[in-house]
Amino acid sequence: MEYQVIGKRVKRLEDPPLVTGAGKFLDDIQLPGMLYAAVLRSAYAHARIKRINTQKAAALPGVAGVFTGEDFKDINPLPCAWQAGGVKNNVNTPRLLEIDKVTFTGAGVAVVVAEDRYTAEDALELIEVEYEPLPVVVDAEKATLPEAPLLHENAPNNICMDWSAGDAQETDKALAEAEIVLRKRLTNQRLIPNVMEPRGAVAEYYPATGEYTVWMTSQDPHIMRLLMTAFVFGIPETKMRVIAPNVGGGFGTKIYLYPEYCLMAALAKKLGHPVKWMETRRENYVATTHGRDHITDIEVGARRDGTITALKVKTYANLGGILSTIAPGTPTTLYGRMVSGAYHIPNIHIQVLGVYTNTGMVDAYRGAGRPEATYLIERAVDLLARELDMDPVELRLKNFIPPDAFPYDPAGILAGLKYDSGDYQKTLGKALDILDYKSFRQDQEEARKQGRYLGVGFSTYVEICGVAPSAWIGLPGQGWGAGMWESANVRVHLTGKVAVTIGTMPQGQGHETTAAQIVSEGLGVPVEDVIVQHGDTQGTPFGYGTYGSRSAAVGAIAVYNSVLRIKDKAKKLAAHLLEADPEDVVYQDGKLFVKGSPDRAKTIQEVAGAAALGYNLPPGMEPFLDDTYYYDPSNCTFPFGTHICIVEVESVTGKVQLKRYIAVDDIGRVINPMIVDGQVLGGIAQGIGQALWETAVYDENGQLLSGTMMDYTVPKAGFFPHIEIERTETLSPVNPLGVKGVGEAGTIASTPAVVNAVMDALSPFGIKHIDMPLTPERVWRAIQAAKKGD
Ligand code: MCN
Repeated sequence: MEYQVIGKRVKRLEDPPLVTGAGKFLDDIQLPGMLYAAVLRSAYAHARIKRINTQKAAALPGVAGVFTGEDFKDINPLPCAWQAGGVKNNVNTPRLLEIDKVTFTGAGVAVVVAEDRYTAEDALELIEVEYEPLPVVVDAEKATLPEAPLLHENAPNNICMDWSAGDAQETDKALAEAEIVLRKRLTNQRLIPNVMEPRGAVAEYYPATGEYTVWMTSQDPHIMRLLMTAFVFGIPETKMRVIAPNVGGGFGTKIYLYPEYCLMAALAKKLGHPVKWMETRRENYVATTHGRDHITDIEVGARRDGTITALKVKTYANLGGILSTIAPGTPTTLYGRMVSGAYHIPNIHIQVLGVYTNTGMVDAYRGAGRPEATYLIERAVDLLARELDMDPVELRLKNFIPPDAFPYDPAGILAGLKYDSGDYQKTLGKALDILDYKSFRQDQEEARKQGRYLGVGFSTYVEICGVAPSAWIGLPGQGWGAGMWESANVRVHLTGKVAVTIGTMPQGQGHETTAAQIVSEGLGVPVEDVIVQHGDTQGTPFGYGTYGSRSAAVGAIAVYNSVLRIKDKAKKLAAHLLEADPEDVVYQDGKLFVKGSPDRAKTIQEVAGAAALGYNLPPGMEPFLDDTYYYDPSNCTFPFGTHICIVEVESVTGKVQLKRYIAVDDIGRVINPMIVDGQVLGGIAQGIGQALWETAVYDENGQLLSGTMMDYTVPKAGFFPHIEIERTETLSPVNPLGVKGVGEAGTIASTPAVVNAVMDALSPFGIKHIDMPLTPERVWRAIQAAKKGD
């Protein structure tokens, strides 16, 4: 099917206010009589709170109130919405302010509300907290040992959950029978998601009606409202309106319900004033969720010819001191079920221990589980290739799931779902052509003779996104506490202009443009005639929000289907006006006419006007062109691709130079190639960041050493070469547009491509593996150790 607007590089409709400084972000919100809050955070990683003295702080001029956890103890703890692995709701989750005990540095213990932020911050320093420090553990594996300090009485050995998938017996048998078994420990370090805008909330309470309005930095305002009202405050959902204004990036961190959001609502009610809290960057580093932090042992069984026969995985997933909203779901459904990647592996078993440690909360961060899965399988394949002395491309081709095997079930670990479609050979082939693999290997050989260490790394990834369907995510073993459909409302006004409201909530992904493209394509109206609104629970249909790269494959299809129903109604009305049979009416380029008589056409604007006026409607037809669609697909989508990285390692300094980066992704049909290129590019930057530079470091006392942007290396544009972006198109059979998600693909794919490239470059030294990030120091040390024969 040839589309005219879908697939085009339509410029982002949302950008003019954003790039001219006219966007309205959380901190731009000013309300009459507004007060400002600042949160006192625990300096200890593990301690009992013995006593808090707030008197001096409360006496500071300008302070409206100082509160501790005791003041909010009647309010429920925050819920855990993804109770995978038997995790219980409300157990070891944050309270508005912690009361007896803290389990990580950065946990909120008191709050000051004042006339201005400066006074609030000054007053924080006057609060006296007496702590009884307790022993600390920060490493997820060590936390499970008998001698480790216990964080929560209800979690023996600090194990929050013990989750598994696949057949343990068959996998052990296959490993025992394998001609070669590769065993390796791989760590996936902890990362700090760096969004442009930290978190914040403004709350207002209206005593006359008992209603709240809460503005917050959120990727899912409807879910925030649901969790705050039904679970935390125990009030009707209808008593709260949640508004997400422009949101400056989220990368997952703004999916969750945080204590401060609830605290602002509680304070607004207590004080009778609107209250604002805006996170500082330092707070963001300790109090907003982190990502990844896995320790994984893998065993890969294979035949000598390279056929992989078994994969056994055991992972310690560090979940931090308390549970964030969907923390248990990331290392289970989104990671554990994807560990076999693009390969046909008949025997798979995976066990994940979710572990409490005295560190900040860990939850989904761009890619959420799939970068961890992709890293381990793509590193494993490269390590196996080294063991077998095989070309890593050859080994991949040997084990790829063949194109005719879709829909594909990876040894039952997907809990009944199947990979929808794929052609892994095609993306790899295209990427190899772009690279000119043969001549690269020759160049590499030449360079080595001159003492230059070039390397090539491959990542042939597949990921799961467009997360749905509700019936799957709601299976008892998954633990997800809600549905996973998505919604859209399309209204064609009397003037023919179209207003669309969506249940998803962009933070930079461009939904206003892509949704407008779908409406423009379907109805034949100019893109500029479509306004797309989101982010306000009042006036948008209930939706689950934006994460799991689901807005195109789920949310946009709700728009698409809604447009189809509008067209259907428009056809019936046009038939009535043209005195024809609806079956004979053609809808083309925004015009409706009887087959063969395009000269007597009604425009969609005319039909919309007639529908809105209601003077002359067919019997029984409701006025107005207005449709709401709740779309629940039958499957997730499984984008895939090949990323290739070329590096040169300076053996004297250990510095890794990125020479070339090629990305060939397949995300089915592309709605807007410009937006998709941007998504891929940003994702790659984050994935390479993990491979080479980023790491969150806690010392043994649970203090975050990489606690500022001076200590945590956020990649800059100048760190990267030109990224070569290409695509193939394998349509998804799951939805009528054939689209798959793309928002996380770059992050998922890129990390192992870079690490594999560095290991290839260092192969002359006999180096097989270095844990991320591959900083010059780590690489240099590995080279020195190799030279000494360590
Ligand atoms: N798109 C398209 N054609 C496709 C697939 C997607 O044109 N075949 C478009 C979509 O219409 C949408 C964008 O690409 O405009 C991303 O779509 P999708 O892959 O569905 O992802 P979501 O919109 O659901 O966004 C979530 C995803 C995630 S999970 C993270 S994390 C992430 C990301 O998007 N965080 C981001 N991209 C980000 N981009 C920005 N600028 N900021 C973030 O915080």
